[in-house]
Amino acid sequence: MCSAAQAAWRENFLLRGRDVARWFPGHMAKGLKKMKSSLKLVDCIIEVHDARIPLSGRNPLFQETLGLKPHLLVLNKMDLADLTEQQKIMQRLEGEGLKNVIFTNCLKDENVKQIIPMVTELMGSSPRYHRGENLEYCIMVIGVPNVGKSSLINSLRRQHLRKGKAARVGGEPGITRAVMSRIQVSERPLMFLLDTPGVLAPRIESVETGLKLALCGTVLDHLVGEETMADYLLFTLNRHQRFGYVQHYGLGSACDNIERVLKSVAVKLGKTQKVKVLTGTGDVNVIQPDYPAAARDFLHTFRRGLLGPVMLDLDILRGHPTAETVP
Ligand SMILES: Nc1nc2c(ncn2[C@@H]2O[C@H](COP(=O)(O)OP(=O)(O)O)[C@@H](O)[C@H]2O)c(=O)[nH]1
Ligand SMILES: [Mg+2]
Repeated sequence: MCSAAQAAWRENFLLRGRDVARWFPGHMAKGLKKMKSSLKLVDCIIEVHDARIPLSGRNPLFQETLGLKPHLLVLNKMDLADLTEQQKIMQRLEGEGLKNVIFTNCLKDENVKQIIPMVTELMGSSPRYHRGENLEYCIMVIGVPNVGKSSLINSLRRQHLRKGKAARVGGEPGITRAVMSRIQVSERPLMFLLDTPGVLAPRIESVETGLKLALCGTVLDHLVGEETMADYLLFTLNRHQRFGYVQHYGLGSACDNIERVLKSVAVKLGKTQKVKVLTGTGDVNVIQPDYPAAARDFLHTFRRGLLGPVMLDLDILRGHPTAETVP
């Protein structure tokens, strides 16, 4: 379909001064304040983020609070992420002071079993402050929207809330009242997980980060624009030589032109629309590809992992961001 050779592919993704500020609703800042105060009662923080963007989009506002508490970064949706450069990712994170990192797939409970032992070890090596005889530990799950916080809690619940155990928790005096809103995840030490996660606003430091967050489903698609996102997805897949889309949509070859790709997708899926066009001799019905529908299908297919695993932060890992920001 596209005769363009690789040499003709875009080097940069052109961003025409998009208003990133509007990509995430501001009301979340309020929740943040409230969460900060409840974090005081928490002994350990499990921060969940999307494994496809391990180096971007995390909210740094918590650094000051996080600095004092044991902190585990869970990079979830590992099944969707290309982790070829996992070691480099870990090194970069360690450089940012993030030493405790684990990759998970919460839908298949992959690696989730390792979380509580890791947390237990972290807490064991961290000083306890003003706790006296109360030797309960409390863990909170936080992260930006849609990264899998609830899925992680459910996965931990599956692992740690076996019937027998739950009964035993209820049978012990003094902790029964807490069973409703907390999940006991360990007996020794006695450890609870708050069952409501803390939602953070993502940090959108550049338009490109915004696009990555959008591809991961963290900001609302329509605020960014499905066709822009589809274009950035195509740009990224080509840059990373991930040509799964060619086969998936039965295209002749890879192509860097989103309009042409979406046209083929629309025709292939039968997503066309009749449009009346006025001509000098009267109205004519013209069949046109439904570009927005094709863009949505492209994004949906990507999110289901059908186009293969990706590492959206590859540009950062390689030291050259690819999207040009136009002020
Ligand atoms: N492929 C994949 N999808 C996941 C994983 N964990 C969660 N999801 C999906 O991601 C979406 C958001 O998950 P959710 O737990 O609601 O995220 P939250 O907003 O952070 O609580 C849901 O559609 C989940 O099914 C994972 O490990 N792999
Ligand atoms: Mg949730």
